[in-house]
Amino acid sequence: MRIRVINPNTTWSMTRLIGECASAVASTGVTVEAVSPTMGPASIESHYDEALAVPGILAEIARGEAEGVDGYVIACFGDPGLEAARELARGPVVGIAEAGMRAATYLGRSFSVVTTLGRTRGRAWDLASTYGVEKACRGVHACEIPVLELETSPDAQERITQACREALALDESDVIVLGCAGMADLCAHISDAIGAPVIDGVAAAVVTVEGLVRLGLRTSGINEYATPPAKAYTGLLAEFQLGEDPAARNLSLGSEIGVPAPHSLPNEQSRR
Ligand code: 2AL
Repeated sequence: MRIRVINPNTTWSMTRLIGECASAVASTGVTVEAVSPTMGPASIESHYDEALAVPGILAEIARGEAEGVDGYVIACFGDPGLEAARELARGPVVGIAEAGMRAATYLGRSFSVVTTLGRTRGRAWDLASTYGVEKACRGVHACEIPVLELETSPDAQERITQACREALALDESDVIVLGCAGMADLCAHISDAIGAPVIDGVAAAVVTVEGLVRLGLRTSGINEYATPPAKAYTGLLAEFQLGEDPAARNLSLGSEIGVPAPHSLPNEQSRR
């Protein structure tokens, strides 16, 4: 089974970290391919960043489809482009906010999100509402560490741990959901330190995709997630035009970053 984990930002060191955390939870026989698009923002911490990350994500999905990938994780806590990705992919596509928040509801009555910058809190609340877990989400807290400083700031781990501790106390919640893929490697440490379940959405999404694929389940190809109607796309987006034949996707903007050597492609049933 091949699971492609897409880091929607273009910072390769973060993609590598995400790939390591994703591989650590995947079962034997599952190949995790961590990729990032060649075009897009270096980090995603605004609505503008999120919007401009989406074309690169869709190019990665289209490339994955051509290569026979079984399922995808969108590894950014805003779950950018998730529904559009589902319109392109045969296999399941799971976002890390979605997987993290849903997993939290299995482990406690309530959860708190600890994210990067305060300006991303609104998006997290929107997603909690979209996924129907708004009642369980007691708070969304920011540690005010920019995404790319998660790797470089010497006290990042300590500050995030403290933010998680404070969130639990303030919200009287049962579980913490980490609000950035760049925090994936801190999960176990923080859980030990605060004595509560801490969920990294990357890990939660990988095991969700793996489980769905193992169950033989695919994205529904009927109604809302059916192939988008063919039409003209112009200007910078011309290469995103889909052909009439949904099986012959030929978006040509896919990245070469981080894609491992080709594997033998699994025999896949087309869903359309
Ligand atoms: C993220 C994330 O997961 N990756 C990224 O670039 N930005 N999320 C966030 N809340 O800052």
